[in-house]
Amino acid sequence: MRFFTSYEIEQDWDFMFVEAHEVRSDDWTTLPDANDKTSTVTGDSCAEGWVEQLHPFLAHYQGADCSPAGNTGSWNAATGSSGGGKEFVVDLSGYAGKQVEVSITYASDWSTQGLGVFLDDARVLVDGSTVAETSFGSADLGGWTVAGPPPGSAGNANDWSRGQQALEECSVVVTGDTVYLGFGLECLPPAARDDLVARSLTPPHRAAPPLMAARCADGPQTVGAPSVYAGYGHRRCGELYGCRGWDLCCTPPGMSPRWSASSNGGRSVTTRR
Ligand SMILES: [Ca+2]
Repeated sequence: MRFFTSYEIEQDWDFMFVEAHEVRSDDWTTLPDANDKTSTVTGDSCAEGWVEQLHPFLAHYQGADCSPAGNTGSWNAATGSSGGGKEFVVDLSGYAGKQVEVSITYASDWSTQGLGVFLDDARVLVDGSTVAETSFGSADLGGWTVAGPPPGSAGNANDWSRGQQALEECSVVVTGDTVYLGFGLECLPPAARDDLVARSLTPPHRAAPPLMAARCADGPQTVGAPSVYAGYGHRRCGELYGCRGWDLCCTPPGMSPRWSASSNGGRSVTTRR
């Protein structure tokens, strides 16, 4: 089985993985990615007790000592950032001749989620020929369903959803190394333009000088050292933190961007297209 994925999730605490079991059997295991995006490291969340406290189903794959072997299967999962869209490949040949149920899963710990996990173009191939596929682009998901959490886990604050748009278009989107502006900077002198881009790329924890301070000061709250953090949650964040009439998120001092992301929850996990 192959599919494309792009993910940005909390390193070593949150994981994306492929689960599989033979239908009518409890022999659940996880399957490694043939392109090496998965590892057997159980990370920090296991050591903090997420199997006992949050996701007892993971005892299928994680030992009480956080070894990557559980009651019925082994642990193979991806974490952190995929660095863009990548193809994920799992070998189902061990289930040849059997009925196998496969799940693409994202598991989060107690707090902090990143941008989330995006999926596209899932295919099952037999001897090189595609026998089933979906781009998740239509209401017919090709047999895939949003199954909800496994037994023992609490309800999901957010879940897979089919989306036609990965991110809401806005005036400015900032990533770790890019600034996308939906409006031109032609009106700015070159020095002011360079200054805007440079400040946009400065992470909040570096105590960036106030950017757009005058605009932020127009809002109902005083924002001491606003910094750019756009890309998701920005509109609502702007409303909350005083950038009234302005699309950028002004992160208050001491508040991490990730707080903004998780506070705007529902968008953290999305099925693309
Ligand atoms: Ca987390």
